Amino acid sequence: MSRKKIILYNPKAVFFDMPLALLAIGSALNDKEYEVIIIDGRICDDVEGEIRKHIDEALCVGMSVITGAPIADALKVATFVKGIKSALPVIWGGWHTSLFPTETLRDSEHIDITVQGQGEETFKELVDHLSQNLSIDNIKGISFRKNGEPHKNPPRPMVDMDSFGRVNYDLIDIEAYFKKKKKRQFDYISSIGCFFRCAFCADPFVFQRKFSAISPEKLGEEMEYYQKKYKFTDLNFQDETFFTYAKRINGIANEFINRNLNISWAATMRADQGSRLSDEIWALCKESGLRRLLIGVESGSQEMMDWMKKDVKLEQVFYCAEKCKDLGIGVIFPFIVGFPGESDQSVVETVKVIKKLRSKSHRFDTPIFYFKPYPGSTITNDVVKNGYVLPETLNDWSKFDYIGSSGPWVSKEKERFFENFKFFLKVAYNEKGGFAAYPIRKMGQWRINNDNFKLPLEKYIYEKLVNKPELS
Ligand code: B12
Ligand code: SF4
Repeated sequence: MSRKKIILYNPKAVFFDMPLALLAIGSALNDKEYEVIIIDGRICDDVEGEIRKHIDEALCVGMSVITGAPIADALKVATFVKGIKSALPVIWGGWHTSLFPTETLRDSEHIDITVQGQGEETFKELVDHLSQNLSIDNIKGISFRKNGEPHKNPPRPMVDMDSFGRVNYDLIDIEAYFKKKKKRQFDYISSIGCFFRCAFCADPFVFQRKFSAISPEKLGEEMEYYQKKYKFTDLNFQDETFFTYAKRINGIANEFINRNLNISWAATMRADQGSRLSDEIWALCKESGLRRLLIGVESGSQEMMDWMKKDVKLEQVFYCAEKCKDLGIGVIFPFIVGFPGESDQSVVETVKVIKKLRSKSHRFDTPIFYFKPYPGSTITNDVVKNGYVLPETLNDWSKFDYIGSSGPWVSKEKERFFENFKFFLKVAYNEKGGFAAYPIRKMGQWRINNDNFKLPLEKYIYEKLVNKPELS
């Protein structure tokens, strides 16, 4: 008997992280019954042609959607699918539909079902029910139209990640991703959720401050298997808070060393977790290949950090910076500026902390983002209470993107300052270009040290020459 096809679509974007969500839900299905076809808008040149090829034998089409530009592309593809086969169920999952389960259904007749939160078990149950023509009324973690009206079922409790089978990366053309990334970098997620409560983040809303992670033993085994199979040289963990349990990290580093994986790896760390890590575990991480961390600082003002319930102290950030400097580990320290009501003093302190971190190591980077009221966070709720109107329809949300400017509460003067600061930070600490770039680098350093961005001619010329990406 031929297998039923499950088409999964990942919307267009300018980054080439592997479509981990689709890999996770696709691998959860019984491969004797279903053939999973992953189409990635970032990799595939003819999405419509590819859909046409498989649609006759398809049971449903699933799409993974995060807030912003990906929505517009996913809507386009959903409309195309429905134009060919209107009865074929279109299912959307991911962060946007976890935040807007019924609203998404209200706004597009081309979406039949939305999935909330963790998707593996929910999708498996859903596909089995669709396949056997059973009612989906009691499936936890989904929303659908009941008597024509969007209806949300109760949530599905988080499932232990150790209970899932191995993710089947053969569902994608892995070499195509290596090629796009220009390195053999393997993306992987080893935990879901987060225990913390940062007031700008959607995670506490979506996962209710719960967390589940794969055990070190299972992770070691999997990595050895994947490494032998795909010959990757770098491993990129996409977890929100990889360093949640020191014991687990100790186990993972030992697994990598004992299995002679000989890879480099990168992950996220909270500074409070890093400051509690023993020297031995830090050293083990380095020995096992840790090359880069992402440590969210968000603000250089402790008062602001406390206001956003980051539950991290600036001293902990500097402790981690020193550790990484000593061990030769790179760090991305992201900052967020332009919160509503943020004082000039807070901006001054943020600028000071950024300069201090950058001067410590050429391996440190400090990207600066403007606060955007992404849905699901407590600060966004406060901004709305104070009169800010969030996008209302799916179409409006598709235009809500991180590429772009700050909120209306940030003065033009402050925005100009940050745009200049960001540009000259890049110039001042750019190691590329060798001797030829020396004068421009020196000029950038002078500007950064003196906060002097008058007549930013260098920036003007650069912007004239380089196009900005339109998609995220
Ligand atoms: C990799 C990543 C990126 C990449 C690529 C994202 C992409 N297009 O795939 C890049 C670097 C481009 C990126 C950019 C940004 N990101 Co980002 N990113 C991530 C990250 C770290 C990992 C995503 C991932 O692969 N997860 C692993 C998979 C397995 O988990 P998952 O996606 O949640 O999928 C599960 C369920 O959601 C569900 N599911 C998902 N899709 C589907 C589909 C179906 C059909 C079903 C049934 C189920 C289902 O099942 C899956 C398995 O359980 C997440 C955080 C995280 N850990 O998830 C943030 C995250 C998705 N990013 C986020 C944000 C805010 C951003 C930025 C705005 C950041 C910034 N300030 O620049 C930008 C802009 C994004 C945009 N609008 O385009 C938010 C999303 C908020 C939102 N409302 O959508 C997250 C959740 C981080 C956070 N905690 O705030 N990001
Ligand atoms: S920002 Fe990171 S640590 Fe804070 S709640 Fe979100 S995922 Fe957790």
